[in-house]
Amino acid sequence: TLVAGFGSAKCSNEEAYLFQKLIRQGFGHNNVDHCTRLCHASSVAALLENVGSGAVTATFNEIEHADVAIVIGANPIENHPVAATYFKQFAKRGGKLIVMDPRGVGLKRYATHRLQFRPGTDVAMLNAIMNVIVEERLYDEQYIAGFTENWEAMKAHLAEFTPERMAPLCGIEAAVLRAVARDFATARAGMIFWGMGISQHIHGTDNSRCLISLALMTGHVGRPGTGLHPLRGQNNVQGASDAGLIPMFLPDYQPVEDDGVRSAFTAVWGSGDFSNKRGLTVVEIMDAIHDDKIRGMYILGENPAMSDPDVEHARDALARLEFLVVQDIFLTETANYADVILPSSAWPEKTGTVTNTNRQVQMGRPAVPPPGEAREDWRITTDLARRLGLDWRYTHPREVFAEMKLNMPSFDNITWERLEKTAVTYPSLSPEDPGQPIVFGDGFPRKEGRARFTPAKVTAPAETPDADYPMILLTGRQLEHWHTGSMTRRAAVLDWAEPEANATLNPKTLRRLGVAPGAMIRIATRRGVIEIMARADRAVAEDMVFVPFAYVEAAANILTNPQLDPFGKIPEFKFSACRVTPAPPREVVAAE
Ligand SMILES: Nc1nc2c(c(=O)[nH]1)N[C@H]1C(S)=C(S)[C@@H](COP(=O)(O)OP(=O)(O)OC[C@H]3O[C@@H](n4cnc5c(=O)[nH]c(N)nc54)[C@H](O)[C@@H]3O)O[C@H]1N2
Ligand SMILES: Nc1nc2c(c(=O)[nH]1)N[C@H]1C(S)=C(S)[C@@H](COP(=O)(O)OP(=O)(O)OC[C@H]3O[C@@H](n4cnc5c(=O)[nH]c(N)nc54)[C@H](O)[C@@H]3O)O[C@H]1N2
Ligand SMILES: [Mo]
Repeated sequence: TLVAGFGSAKCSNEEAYLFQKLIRQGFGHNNVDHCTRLCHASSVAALLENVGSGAVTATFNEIEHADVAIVIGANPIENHPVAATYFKQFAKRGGKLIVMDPRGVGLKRYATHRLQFRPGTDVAMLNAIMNVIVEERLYDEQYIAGFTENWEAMKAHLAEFTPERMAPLCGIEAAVLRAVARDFATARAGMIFWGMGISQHIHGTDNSRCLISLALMTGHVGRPGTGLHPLRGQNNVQGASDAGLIPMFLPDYQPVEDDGVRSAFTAVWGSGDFSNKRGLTVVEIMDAIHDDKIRGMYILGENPAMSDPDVEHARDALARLEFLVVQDIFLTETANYADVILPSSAWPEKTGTVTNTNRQVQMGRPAVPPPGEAREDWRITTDLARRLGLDWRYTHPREVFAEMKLNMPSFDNITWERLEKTAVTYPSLSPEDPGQPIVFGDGFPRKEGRARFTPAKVTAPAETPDADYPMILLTGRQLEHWHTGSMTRRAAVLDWAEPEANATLNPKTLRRLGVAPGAMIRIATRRGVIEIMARADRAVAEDMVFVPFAYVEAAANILTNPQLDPFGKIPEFKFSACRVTPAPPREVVAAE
């Protein structure tokens, strides 16, 4: 195989479906992936393994019916403002909110328990909490007996993770771990929300396994006000994943290795078989380019020249390609490497459906015409398929949606005509059912309907601080910018509000470095160096620096570690060893 494709979580369900179909039908293999690999891939791996489905078990609105909720490794006030409104309301009416994050995130102000623990120690902390639940017999015996498997092994595994032993590792006192365990386990209804702080580690799948086990042992799944909710990121990352933009799965997470699954699709496509082997993932594709195993790429609505870990390595790969097609709404850093750039239309300029974090399918319609020669993504992909000799004749996204339904049971009872009138949540049990906000009340889509406890061991981050690189680099987001800045740095108001690349450090750290807030620092890791303006923020611990990845002039991903979680294949964006020094003074340019 010589070709690979990155699809987009910013495009519609129909466009995602067509993109994976193009790679599979047109090139005969499964080298198609998208930003979910950098996002919730590890959460999805753990959810599929242990509850049999990768989507949320309850909508975030269900917090209205909860009395306790954990928000871990997420900064919803900046990154999920709509969900954050529900979380704040919940706290205001007396709900117990437990916020766990190595940084003092904004939601902390609303929390009953604030656990500002050591980064990378989630498994230690969560196992200690579960240890208390076992020791104090706070678990839900009836639920465990009725709906789960592997409990005895889990119980035995947890025995050594006492709060006293884990406290020095995670930096949270044993008494606090006990109090959190009691509050969560004894609540009538509890929910767990999580974000990138859980998923973007080499032990991201283990982190998620712990959260799933915690919900299962307390019976906080499948009832009103209970559930597991990995907060999704891109507007359509749920839909793009469901539509099969994944190298191991066809639409609805049906494995590519399964002959019956492949033939169900090729029957609809009217074509021959394609590879029964899993394709390469995002970071693996970049490596394969360096090894000359991939020579051409089609990149739709992604900006890997900014968003991939160890981005100089990724940029070298893009430069090495014999042929690169980039289809985007802007001229991105990735487009700089392209042989062909296909200008496409943005969300308000096109027709299509999307599926949000709540599994809610919604239709979008054009509000404005696309500029210049820009065209809808599905039209461009369809034209490319025809030039490849495929017999594609779509004239409207509704035809694509109808085709998707043939092999996607998640869309049962959901039709284009319904969506034209109203949004529908899947699963929808009848043509009238608006959809189920909570799933798995009567069992799980696994063998014998049981969910599984998978014990997780403590694994250190791939790179730990040492004498050369003594500090910890965390990367993530800030309110004003979206990811790689390709859109928001072109938005006049947002760029005005946050125009300059910035890193946050504890004020004590800045004093120790002799750097005044607003001055420039230099951050180095084993991958590279950036210079960036420093801000003081007590939310960050003294041995940490936080860098958002939106700024091309100080790209955080020049620094990040590409080591992968073995199950989810997600890189460790959330932990690198780094060295921070004052930036050497710039040459004074004689402007006069
Ligand atoms: N404004 C804005 N909103 C966005 C986006 C954007 O770019 N800008 N992107 C969207 C997308 S695609 C996504 S995926 C979401 C992401 O939304 P979030 O998950 O909220 O994203 P992050 O800011 O990357 O990281 C969340 C938190 O993880 C914490 N963290 C770091 N290390 C650890 C650790 O070891 N353990 C734990 N438990 N936590 C840790 C960080 O301190 C940080 O507060 O946001 C979406 N919303
Ligand atoms: N260091 C670090 N790196 C990270 C992360 C982190 O926390 N830290 N988080 C990771 C995560 S969770 C994610 S999701 C990724 C995101 O990584 P990317 O998806 O690469 O980042 P975006 O900037 O959102 O890129 C989306 C692109 O789609 C284009 N676009 C928007 N709408 C349309 C459309 O309708 N059609 C087309 N064709 N294009 C469109 C935009 O112009 C933009 O260039 O980054 C990952 N990288
Ligand atoms: Mo994401």
